[in-house]
Amino acid sequence: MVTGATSGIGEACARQFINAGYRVIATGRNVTKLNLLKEEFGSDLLPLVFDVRDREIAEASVKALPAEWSEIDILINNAGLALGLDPEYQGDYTDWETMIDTNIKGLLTMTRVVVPGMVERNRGHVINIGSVAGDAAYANGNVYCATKAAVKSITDGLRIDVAHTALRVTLLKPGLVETNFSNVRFHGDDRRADNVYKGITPLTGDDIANAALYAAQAPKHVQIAEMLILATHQANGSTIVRKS
Ligand code: NDP
Ligand code: 8X3
Repeated sequence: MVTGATSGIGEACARQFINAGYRVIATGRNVTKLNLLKEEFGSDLLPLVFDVRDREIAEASVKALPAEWSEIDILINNAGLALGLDPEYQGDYTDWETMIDTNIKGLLTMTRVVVPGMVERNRGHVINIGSVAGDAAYANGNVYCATKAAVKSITDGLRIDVAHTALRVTLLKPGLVETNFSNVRFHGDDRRADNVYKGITPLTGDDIANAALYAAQAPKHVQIAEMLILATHQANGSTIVRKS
């Protein structure tokens, strides 16, 4: 199951996992995009429409999965977003709430809904998409960085809490990945979004999907706990050397 499979890293994960022989439950809000993916992948993909912030519908959707899709082996908690890049003392309350509700509470909901079945079967893998932004705050990143720091703690906590089982828990922490991320962050200001990737070759969704697949396909006794994946010329969340 991949959350936020309608764009960027999530879509790349859905594609790569299907190409590697998995069947994928692709979740998201964009019905048109989910239908296109369904047309492309047929019986290898099950589209599931819900917003990860809607706990009741998320739970009901997973509970209502047809029997042949109900035993989820891998959960990729990817749905997430940044909104705004402003000093903390000038931030937008609604943007803050949306990031917290999606990146932290949505990820927790999906974990709470899917992981009990994994524990019962003693089989499963949770791959959370964190960020380099969770390692240290960068200028004006404040609340987004905090949500990704929370994802790191939540992932570490889950790894501890399932250590008595055969489940594996992985945190992927990408750096600059060119997706729809910055267009969303800047509320549709595409010119500003393009500038984020100027003068550097950014990562792609496929680069992160490769890492997810590597973690999933590692031998069962190998738990890839964490991967920090940066673009070359990026040293951390705030040090990026660009060619002019
Ligand atoms: P995209 O904007 O391309 O994709 C985000 C996906 O998340 C979309 O499918 C979006 O769906 C979905 N989503 C957002 N909110 C919700 C919601 N409430 N319910 C269900 N789905 C939702 O960005 P990325 O692919 O880059 O982002 C994916 C993840 O990677 C995020 O968690 C992001 O924080 C993280 N990340 C991104 C980095 C980057 O540089 N791009 C770097 C590090 C981490 P919809 O189209 O409906 O909004
Ligand atoms: C996305 C990467 O550096 O834009 O999490 O925050 S960054």
